[in-house]
Amino acid sequence: MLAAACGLWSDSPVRPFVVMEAGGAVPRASEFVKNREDAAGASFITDVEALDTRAAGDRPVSILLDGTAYDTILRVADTTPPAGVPVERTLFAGQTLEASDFVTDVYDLSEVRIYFKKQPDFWWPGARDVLVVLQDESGNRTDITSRMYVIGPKDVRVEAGTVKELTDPRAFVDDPSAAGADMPAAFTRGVDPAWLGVPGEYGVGVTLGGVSMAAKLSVVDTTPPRADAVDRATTPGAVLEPFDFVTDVYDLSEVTARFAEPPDFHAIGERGVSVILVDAFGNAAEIRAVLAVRESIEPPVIKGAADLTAFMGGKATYRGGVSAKDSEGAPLEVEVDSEAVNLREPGVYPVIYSAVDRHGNTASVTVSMTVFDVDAEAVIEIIDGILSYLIDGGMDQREKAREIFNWVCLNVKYVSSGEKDGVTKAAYNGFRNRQGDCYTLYAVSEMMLTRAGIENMCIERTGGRVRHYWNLVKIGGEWYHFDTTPFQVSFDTFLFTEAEAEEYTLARKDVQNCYVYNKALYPEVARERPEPPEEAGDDAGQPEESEGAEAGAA
Ligand SMILES: [Ca+2]
Ligand SMILES: [Ca+2]
Repeated sequence: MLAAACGLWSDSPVRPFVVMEAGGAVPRASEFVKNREDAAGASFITDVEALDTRAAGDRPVSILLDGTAYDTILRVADTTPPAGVPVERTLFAGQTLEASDFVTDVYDLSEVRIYFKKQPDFWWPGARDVLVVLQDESGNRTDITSRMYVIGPKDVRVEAGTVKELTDPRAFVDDPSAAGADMPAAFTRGVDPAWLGVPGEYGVGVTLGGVSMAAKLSVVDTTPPRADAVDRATTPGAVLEPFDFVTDVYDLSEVTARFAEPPDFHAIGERGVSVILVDAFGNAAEIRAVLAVRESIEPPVIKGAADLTAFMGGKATYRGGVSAKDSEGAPLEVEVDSEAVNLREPGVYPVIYSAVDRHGNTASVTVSMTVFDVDAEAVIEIIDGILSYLIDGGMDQREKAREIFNWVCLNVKYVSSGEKDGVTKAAYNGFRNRQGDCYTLYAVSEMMLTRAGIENMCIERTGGRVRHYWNLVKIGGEWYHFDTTPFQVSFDTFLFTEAEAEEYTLARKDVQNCYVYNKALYPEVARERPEPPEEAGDDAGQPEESEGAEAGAA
């Protein structure tokens, strides 16, 4: 039966079917005839023009060949896959689109089914390819690769302490195609600047184009702690903690400390100690310090270190009165580090005194060295300040001179040595230090007298064992001696006479040439005290602790 059927078909001069592509040209009737030589006379009985040849399927057709009608089949096949053009789409996270939204100009003769090859993730912000399949009714498929831009919240991560503020809401929006650039953006929960310094996670709310999004701000700490090493000394068996070897520990999170290896706190000697600092996020730093184990850790004591002064271009002395002892009272050598001092440049510089004992314990004291750039204006400013309360316009020259004399005696203490390098400097020193030698006292007096409008001059001892300076002052047309250096005298050294000077010089055999001077260089000094005579009483203000026995020593 089957064979017969086959035989029947094989006996037919007409093909059982002819295939055409849907939408294509309909084959000629001759194409249905098996034998080419016989084909020329074939024609369609069926009105093929009326057939639907756009959709796939078998269409019965009849062929007329040599006067005989044959039934056969026009098989409309669709082997052409659909065509389509990808469309890129932007959407907000959580919104969804159909596969057909990602393709346009879809063409096929048959119905086309459009579906995702793989369901896209509409939740995760970012740009990604979207694979869309176009499938026609015959199962022909075309893969279309499109692209999707999902706008969504963007989590922001900052290193703690590195950002001062985050004020742009767009910083928290992942907008891969920048489609939201023209949309209004705002915070619904903005960034508190305080968060930026404290490691942690913070919720941030933003809106873009009216769409609300919840983002996360992560303030992280990837920075290891910072600290300075502290070298420590201890006695045998006295154990120190890891934190004892560090100072100024800085981190934004909590820091723990441990020894890399437990130090030996027993054996006398010095050794390195390694402290590991770890912050709350596991960032670690190693700090190396030195541990000294000593019999005694009492530091030496440095005494007498005080702030220093010098004049620009002058000399500086550092060691006067500075001493050091160890904890048992034995004297130690004092090291002076004055390297920072520049005597050619006015300023304030550190000077470090240090001492080390036999155990290696050290002590140091830092004082300041002030280098003055002194000029006359500076001194005059000081003098004017003093004169403003010392004298008034109602006083005569003698009264003014008296006030100045008293002020110097009371306020500038006599000491036996001092610089003699210029009146201005000496006076400045006198005002500033409130002490000085005879030259200082003379200089302070001279500048005050001059500023008060009282004529005066410097007078200097000749031929003495030590030098001495004092003032000559002109009052009421006469010159008088004026000496603020405290001699142990029984007479007032304010406006004293040449007679008194001579008499006193004779009396003070211990002070060679006390008031002897080169008379050729000076005006004649009065031999009588000025009128009106000094009032009785001792208001000259001579300091009681006068060191007059050695007065005039330079
Ligand atoms: Ca097709
Ligand atoms: Ca840290």
